[in-house]
Amino acid sequence: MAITRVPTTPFSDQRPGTSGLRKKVKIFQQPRYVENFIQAIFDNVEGAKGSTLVIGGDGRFFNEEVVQTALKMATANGFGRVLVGQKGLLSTPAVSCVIRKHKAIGGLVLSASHNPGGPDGDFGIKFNMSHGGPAPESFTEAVFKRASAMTEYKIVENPDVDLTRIGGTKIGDTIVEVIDPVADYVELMEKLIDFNAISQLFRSGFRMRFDALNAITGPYARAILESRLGAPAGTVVNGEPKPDFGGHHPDPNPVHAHDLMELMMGRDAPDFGAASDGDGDRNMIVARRLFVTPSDSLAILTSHAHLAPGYAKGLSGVARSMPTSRAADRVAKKLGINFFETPTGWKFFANLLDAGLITICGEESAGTGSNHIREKDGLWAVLLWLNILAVTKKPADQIVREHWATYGRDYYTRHDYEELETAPANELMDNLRARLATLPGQRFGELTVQECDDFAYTDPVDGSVTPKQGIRILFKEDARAVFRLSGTGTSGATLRVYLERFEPNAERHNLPTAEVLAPVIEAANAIAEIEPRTGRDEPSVIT
Ligand code: VG1
Ligand code: CO
Repeated sequence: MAITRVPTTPFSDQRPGTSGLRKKVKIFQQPRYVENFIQAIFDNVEGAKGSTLVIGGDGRFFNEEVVQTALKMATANGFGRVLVGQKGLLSTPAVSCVIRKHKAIGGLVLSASHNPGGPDGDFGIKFNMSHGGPAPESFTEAVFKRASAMTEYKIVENPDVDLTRIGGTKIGDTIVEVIDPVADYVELMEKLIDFNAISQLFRSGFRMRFDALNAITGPYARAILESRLGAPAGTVVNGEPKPDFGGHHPDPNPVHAHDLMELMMGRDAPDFGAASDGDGDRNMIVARRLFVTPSDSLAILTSHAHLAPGYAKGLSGVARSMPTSRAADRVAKKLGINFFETPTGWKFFANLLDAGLITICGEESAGTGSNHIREKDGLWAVLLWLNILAVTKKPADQIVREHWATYGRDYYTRHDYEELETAPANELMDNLRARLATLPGQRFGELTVQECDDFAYTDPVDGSVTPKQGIRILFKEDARAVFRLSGTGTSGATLRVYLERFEPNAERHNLPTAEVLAPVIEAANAIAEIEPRTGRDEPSVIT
C-alpha cells in the first residue's frame, strides 16, 4: 500500500504537560496539527516496525476522527498490529491494561482527562510506553523537539475502518483489531478483587451510586458493578459516554460532581458514592454524609489493601505525589514498608512500580492505583473500597473515622485560581522562590514558617533529577502550604494552592475543614501575595 509523505510545517506549541498534550479542540483541529504530533511520537518509538500499538480515547468530541487518522498513520509507520477499542473507546487504565496484556510497544490515549469536552472544550493526546505507563519526560521532551522541527508526516490513503464491529481487518500489512474495550480490564479486576464478597454485599441490600459523569467509565462500571456484581440497575448514573460529557465537567470532586455530593449528604443517601473522570483514571469516594479526601483514601487503601486477594501478601511500599497529604506516610511507617514522595503526575510512579519498590500510589487529585497497571485507575479504587467494606462489614464513614482515631486527621483543601494571566502567575512563583531563604522563622498570623523549599525529585531507580516541582512551606504548627502551576490547563495559567493541617487529637476530628484551615489559608495568601499579584480575592474552585 502506497505511503503518502505529506509536507508539514512544524508547530512550536506541542510540548506535553503533566499528562500529554492538551489544547482547545480548535487548536487540535488546525490542519496537520494532529498528524504533526502523532508523527513526532511515532518517530520516537524504537522498534515500531511490526510491533503492536494500542489506540483508544475517552469518547470526547473529535475522538473518532483522530482514531481514524492515527490508524492510517500507524500503518504508514510500519506497526504490525493495532488494537483499537470499539467505537474508538478505551479508558486510560484499560489502555494500560491492554498494552501490558498484549505486549504492545505502547499506546495512544486520546483524552484531555478531567478537562471539559465538546467542540469548545479540550482535546488531548498522550503516549504510554510498553510498561503501560505515561511516557517519561525524556520521551515527551524528545517528542516536543521533533514536533518543533517536523517537515513531513506519513499516512496511507484508506477508507475509515468500521469501529463498531469487533474483529480484525487489514490496512495494508497492518492488522487492525477492534476489541471489546471492557473485557481485558474486567478479567484483570477479577484477579485482584474479591468479586464474591462484593456480590454478597450487594445481595445483602447494600446500595451505592456511581456517577460516570457521561464519560468513559460508564460502560466499565455497568459491566462490573451491575452485570457482574449484581448491583441493582440504575446504580451507575450518567453511564453513557458523550462527546460533550452531557455538559458535565468530568472532574470528580465535590464541586463538579455536585449531584452525587447532594445525594450523599442527604437523608436518603445510599451506603456509598463514587465518581470518575473523563478518561476513567480518577476516583471520588463519598461515604454517607462524609466526603473522603483522596489523600485519606490513599492512606486507607494502603492500610486495608491486604483484605483484597491481589494484595493479600502485603505491600512493598507506597508513594504519593508531593502535594498529597502526609496521611499515607504514617501508614507506611506503621506497616514498615517503603515510602516515596514524587512530583505531581503519574509518570513518576512507573519506575518505582517497575522496580517493585512500591505496590500502591496516589495523588491528591483523586488518582489512586497499584502495580496491576501503570496508570491511576478510578474503578479499581472503587472496587478496592467495596472489597474492604464487604470484608470488614463496616460502613465507609466508620472506616474513615477509625483511621483518623488511629493515625490522626489531616485536614486538607485545595484552592485553584484558574485562567490567570501567565506573566503574573509566573512572577508569583518566582517571587516565592526568591524569598525561600528568608521565610523560615517568619510569622504569618497564627503560624510560623519552619522550613520551605522548591521541591526537586531524584528518581531512586534511574537517578534522573526533576527540579522546580512546587514550593513547599512547612509551618511549626504541623501545617503545610504548597504552591504550583498546573500543567494540564489550556487557557492562561492555573495556580494550585494545597493546604493542610494535621490534627492528632480525636476530640478535634469533627470540625469543619474551612475553619481548621483558615489560619493556613490566611498565611498562604499572605506569603504568596495572591490577591495583589493576581487581582483575585478568592479561588475559582475549592475542593
Ligand atoms: C493534574 C493533577 C495531577 C494529575 C494530572 C493528570 O495536573 O494535579 O495530580 O496527575 O492532572 O490527571 P496539574 O498539572 O493540572 O496539576 V488526569 O486524570 O487529568 O490525566
Ligand atoms: Co484522568
